[in-house]
Amino acid sequence: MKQILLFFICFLLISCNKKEAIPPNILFIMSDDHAYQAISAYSDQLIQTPNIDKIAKEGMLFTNACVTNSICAPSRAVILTGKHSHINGKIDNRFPFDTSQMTFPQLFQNGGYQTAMFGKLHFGNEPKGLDQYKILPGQGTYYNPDFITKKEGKIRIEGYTTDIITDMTLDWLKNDRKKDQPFMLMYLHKAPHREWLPPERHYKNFTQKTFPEPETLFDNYEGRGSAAKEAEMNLLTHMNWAGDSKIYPEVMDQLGIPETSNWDKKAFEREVGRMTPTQRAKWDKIYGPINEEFIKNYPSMTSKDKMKWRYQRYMQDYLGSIAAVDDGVGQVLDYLTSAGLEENTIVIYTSDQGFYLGEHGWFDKRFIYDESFKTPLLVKWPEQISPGSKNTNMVQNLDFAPTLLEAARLPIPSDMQGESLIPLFKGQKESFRDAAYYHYYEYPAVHMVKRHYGIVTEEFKLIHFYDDIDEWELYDRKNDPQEMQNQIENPTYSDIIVDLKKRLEELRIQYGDSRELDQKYIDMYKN
Ligand code: SGN
Ligand code: CA
Repeated sequence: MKQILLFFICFLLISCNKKEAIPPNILFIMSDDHAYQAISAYSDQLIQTPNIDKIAKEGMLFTNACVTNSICAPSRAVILTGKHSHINGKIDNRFPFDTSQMTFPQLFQNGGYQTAMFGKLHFGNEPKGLDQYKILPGQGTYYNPDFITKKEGKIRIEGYTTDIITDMTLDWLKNDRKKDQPFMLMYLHKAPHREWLPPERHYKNFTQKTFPEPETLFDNYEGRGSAAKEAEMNLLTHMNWAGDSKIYPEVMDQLGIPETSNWDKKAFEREVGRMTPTQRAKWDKIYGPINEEFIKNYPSMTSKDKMKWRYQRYMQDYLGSIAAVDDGVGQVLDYLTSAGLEENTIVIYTSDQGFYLGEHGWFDKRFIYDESFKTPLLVKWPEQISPGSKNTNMVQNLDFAPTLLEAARLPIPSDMQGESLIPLFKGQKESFRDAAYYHYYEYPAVHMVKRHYGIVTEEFKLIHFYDDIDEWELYDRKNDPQEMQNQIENPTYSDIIVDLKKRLEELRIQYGDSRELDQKYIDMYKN
């Protein structure tokens, strides 16, 4: 009897160890400019995203995830390298990424994983460490996209880009995945990036909806410094009429509406002009009547009416594009289940940064203010994360690479600057960062958001805007969550300001940022 028991215990130990020994698969899903306000797991005011929500329902919702530099290519460089922008050198969308740097897909490939990437990367035509990739050149387009591929050179595919990226991902999982190797798969949507073109199946539904306006839609920026006043991302004054609001260029001419930017009509042509005659006919069926209605109403519209109209038009297209992302996520999650891959696959859903959906009258991102500083993060890993859990720690995109490496039991390079989130998955929250460091650089450039760096704690946000200004801002996050009142001159906060300035300097030293680097990156814009 004893012998049988011993044999049984040994068998159990061996089988447990065997399970331990299989490294998890990784499915990293990222969309472009997807605001957390537009995911129903965070808020159901604007849209239902049942498939994305499923990741949080079966895993963890991070309610305070944030980025280190709220702009596309820099955020992606932070994710790939696990290092802040000032260290990895990709400070903006403009200057190239130094591809001699180590990125986490290379570490996965070297560590025995099968690796693939589909969709938008935004920089580097030959991402390293990938067994297969098909990526959009630069920003990509919404319809009939071109792809740069590892094995077939440049290709063009007819159809709707979000769906094509989903199909590529599914095709790889079904036909190219090696069953004897774990995988690290990056499924990267272009949507819902500007110019927000939905797929035909969502035109009708979304263009008929009316969405609740944010309280700060008519913000006049009086409580803030000059950076907010001088930024060019206001829905009324800086959004393109043709490119963004989808007013036909000939309708603009008929009504005498000047272009908002010198690429206003060009942006429309670049996107809508790319459609096949059949696609275009379906577009015109819905957007034609919207234009006709606009022609009738425009002469009597006040600026307030125009702002309200532009907000609705923006939300209709932006959210319609997200509906397609949610459809795709659903298909891929369903496949994981049907292929028996669900248990041992970590699924991450995030965006390259947050986005303004009319808050403060804005679209776009870039600022350290909450809507663009925070980013969605939902993670599912049945083996390690309890379903329906929530985390409130200030996790950053800087943490993704070390987290995934630790999950895969691969060594984390000592120069990566992020912290692994694995202890948070298990519900341990103590001794995690209590202050996040942020630094934005792309100025002067589109949207004219000035350079700034800052420290964010649970209670406060201290910001230094520099370059062609030298201004500090302080926000009381608990008492002023909409960040309407800069408290930097308020004596009540003077001790807090002294302490935060000291902590900010310590963070800069800890992460290796400095005045010399600030100057180096300013000088790069002078040549
Ligand atoms: C384009 C957009 C901007 C946007 C940048 C960066 N203008 O220039 O609105 O901020 O991309 O976006 S557009 O009219 O040409 O679309 S990012 O996501 O790549 O950082
Ligand atoms: Ca982006």
